[in-house]
Amino acid sequence: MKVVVLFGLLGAVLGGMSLDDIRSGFKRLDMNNDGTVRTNEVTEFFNRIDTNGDGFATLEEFKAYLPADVPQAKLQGSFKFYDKTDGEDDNKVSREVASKVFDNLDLNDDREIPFEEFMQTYPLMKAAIAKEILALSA
Ligand SMILES: [Ca+2]
Ligand SMILES: [Ca+2]
Ligand SMILES: [Ca+2]
Repeated sequence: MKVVVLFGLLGAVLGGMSLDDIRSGFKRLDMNNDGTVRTNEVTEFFNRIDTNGDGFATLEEFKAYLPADVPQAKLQGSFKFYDKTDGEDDNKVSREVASKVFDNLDLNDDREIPFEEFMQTYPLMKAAIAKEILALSA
């Protein structure tokens, strides 16, 4: 329910993503490729971005992680979403974001995210990110 509360409206406004987009998002997080995303995998994802290991992902680290051809607005908008998700809009994404993102994607709170669940929650999170990107593109 919490995801619906957080992202439901945006999801309704911005609509669907392609199944391929959802699949590639899932693959990025399901690091051991067993069809279920678990908390340690989302934490590992964060750690890959936090290259200096100080517990915060900065815009520079985020930028270095993403492909070089990602448009500036998309880069900054995505970063802004995660930056706010840690509770403080301070240009740093703290490690707690990993568990917040996981909670948002784990609709039934059983600490596991199979693809069927991801398919329902990921587009809503992406819609919230898209809103940040739009705000910067305007
Ligand atoms: Ca897995
Ligand atoms: Ca922050
Ligand atoms: Ca679940």
